[in-house]
Amino acid sequence: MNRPVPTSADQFSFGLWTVGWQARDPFGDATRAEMDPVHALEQLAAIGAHGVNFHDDDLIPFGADDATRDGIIDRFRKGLAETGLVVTTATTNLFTHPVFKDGAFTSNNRDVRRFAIRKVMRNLDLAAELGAKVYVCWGGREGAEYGAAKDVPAALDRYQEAFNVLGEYVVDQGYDLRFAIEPKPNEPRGDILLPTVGHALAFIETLDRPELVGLNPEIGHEEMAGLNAAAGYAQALWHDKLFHIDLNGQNGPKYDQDLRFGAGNVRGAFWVVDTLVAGGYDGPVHFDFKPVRPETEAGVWASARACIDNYLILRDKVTAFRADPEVKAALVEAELPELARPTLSEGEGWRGLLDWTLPDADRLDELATREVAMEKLDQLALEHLYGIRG
Ligand SMILES: [Mn+2]
Repeated sequence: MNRPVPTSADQFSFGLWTVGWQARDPFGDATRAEMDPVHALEQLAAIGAHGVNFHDDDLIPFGADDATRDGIIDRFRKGLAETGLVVTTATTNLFTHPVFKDGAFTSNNRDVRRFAIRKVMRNLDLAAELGAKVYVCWGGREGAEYGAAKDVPAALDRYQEAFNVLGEYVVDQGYDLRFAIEPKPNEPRGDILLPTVGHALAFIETLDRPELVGLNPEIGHEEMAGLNAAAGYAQALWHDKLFHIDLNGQNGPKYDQDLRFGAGNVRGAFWVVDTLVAGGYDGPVHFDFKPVRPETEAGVWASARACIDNYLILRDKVTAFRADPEVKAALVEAELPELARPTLSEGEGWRGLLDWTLPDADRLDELATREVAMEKLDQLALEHLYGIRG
């Protein structure tokens, strides 16, 4: 088989925390050594990545003094120049340090909330300086385990306040940056605020500058909530809010698996890629995965490259699926072109609809028993996925 070759135009990107994950989990210590960020850049370039992104603390240890910080940033910048990688995105770690044990923007403690906003502002400066265009906000600990422990309306007020002040900061500083909220239903908190794409979309519309805030949906997070990730991506695209994507693999509603993209729910991955291609998504194709804990560094790079390969393989497959004449015919049989037609005629309105002659019993019977070919259509998709077609 010929492996498709990644190019810079594909915009594949990885977070430093993905390949650099030391595989520490709630039950066990790290199985891999700390990874030097410049080494990560070199290896990412070698596997065909175009971009990189990071939480502030992935690059600069929490609490580092200014001289240390400047030295790390200088060295990272040289690494970027030498490898040709670009910083597509940045984000803030508002979950590891114990100060964030009850959240950050929505911590019950006001000083923690103020500290969290300042931490984001500081990393926004670095993100803008390094050319990032998207600033991801995953509210990892913005939630609670117990009902009375979090006043949800008050917490949403504080969440809104944080995004409003950060939006104002970005505008006042003249930064070319937009925010992307990453929904997740639970883990590490029992329940997390803005748990799904839909919750986040509704929240964004309440902000002072909704145009500055969109979404970074993660496949695994949507599937943890039992949702269809592709449908979530499609709705985010429909709202013009798909600012960034986190692709990975998940096997149903259980702990956040962060498998390499293409593993886990393979059919779901096929439809996600189909949705992204059909919707003209043109941002970074970012993989937010964790190479499984038993692997050594060799497995880290094998799985990172596999994320890229699986995306390219699936992109070829969805392209072949859409180009297949039998698929096109089945789409017509399944009435997809009909769905694209407005339900009312131009200028018709409800009055015009009242003038429309209702279907008689024969017509209703005909409509009720019409052929739709949806099984055929899905089987064609599976045959493309299984590789016996296309
Ligand atoms: Mn995840």
